[in-house]
Amino acid sequence: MKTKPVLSTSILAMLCTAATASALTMDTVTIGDPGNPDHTTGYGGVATTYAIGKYEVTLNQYREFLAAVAVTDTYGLYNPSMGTDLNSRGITQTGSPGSYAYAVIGDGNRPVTYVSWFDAARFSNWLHNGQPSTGSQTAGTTETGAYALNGTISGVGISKGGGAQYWIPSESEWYKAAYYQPAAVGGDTDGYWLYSTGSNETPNSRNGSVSDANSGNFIRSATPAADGVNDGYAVSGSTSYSDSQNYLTDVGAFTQADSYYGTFDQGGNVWEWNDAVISYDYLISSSRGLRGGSWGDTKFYIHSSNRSYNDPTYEDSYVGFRVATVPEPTVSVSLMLVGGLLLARRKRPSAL
Ligand SMILES: [Ca+2]
Ligand SMILES: [Ca+2]
Ligand SMILES: [Ca+2]
Repeated sequence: MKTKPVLSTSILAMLCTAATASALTMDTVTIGDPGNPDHTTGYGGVATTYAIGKYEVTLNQYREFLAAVAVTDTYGLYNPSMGTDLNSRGITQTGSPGSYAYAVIGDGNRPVTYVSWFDAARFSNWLHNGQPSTGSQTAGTTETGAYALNGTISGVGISKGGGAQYWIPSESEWYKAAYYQPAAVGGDTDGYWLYSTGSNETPNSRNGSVSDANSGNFIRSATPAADGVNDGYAVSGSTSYSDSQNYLTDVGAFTQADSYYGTFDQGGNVWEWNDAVISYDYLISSSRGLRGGSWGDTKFYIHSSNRSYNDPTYEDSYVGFRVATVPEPTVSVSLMLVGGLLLARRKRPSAL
């Protein structure tokens, strides 16, 4: 928080009543430079300023979401593999419909996986609606808001509505946050890096790094072996896959390897949904975009030229997401309106 207004108890009470109890604070970064051009790939140009998650959505954050709206879980926000797939677990579900409870297994700062495009849309709606905790998935919690889902669980007919406060990034919003840096402020000559680490050189695979500014969680093999860098899978340092190995790293673990705008792990760790509708594959008639590769992918998939996709219901241990949102000044204005007060309330990260 940059400045902290002095609030009386009564004003605080009013704000709390109006905004409901919000468990989560989503760390975001503002993506400026509106009106930038597309990259040669055809993506990355965004007309307006926006904000995007600094990190992939974490297990801790998704558990809060489940606890708030999934005591019955009408629309499958929980996938049992979240609790059993050792590669990426996870979150446990206990109890029975109407009284489900959720707990994080181990380190909750890793990204959530086994989430579909629709889970990401419902998470966005829930944030849009101020993180209501009614236990159920209804209008006003997960079914309306940024997306008018109203029970929709398949297909590509859903679009972001006007006035959305949180949403699944468009392909260009995701792309710009990952790769853009104006040439005039030290970027590449065409304004776009090939990797989300602000580099055109292939990053190193490491099990997290606080010093290597061009590194990430993906697969790279280069001699010498077993020296902690480029030894295969980043976490295990082995070229052999193991079904009992957790391959995720904490979001932001590569502390120096952020993008120009300050996002982390856009390349690697988990694939991230975007809202592109991609339907050119005869095997998958209706798909949504995925970008950035994962712990189980090689350099080709974290490269800016890689445009991937899958059915929007697809869920596995490689796939997660991050959200986009309005830039801070708009959030602050809406908070002022909620309270009916002129408050010099500025938060970073934005909190509702
Ligand atoms: Ca799901
Ligand atoms: Ca090596
Ligand atoms: Ca990622």
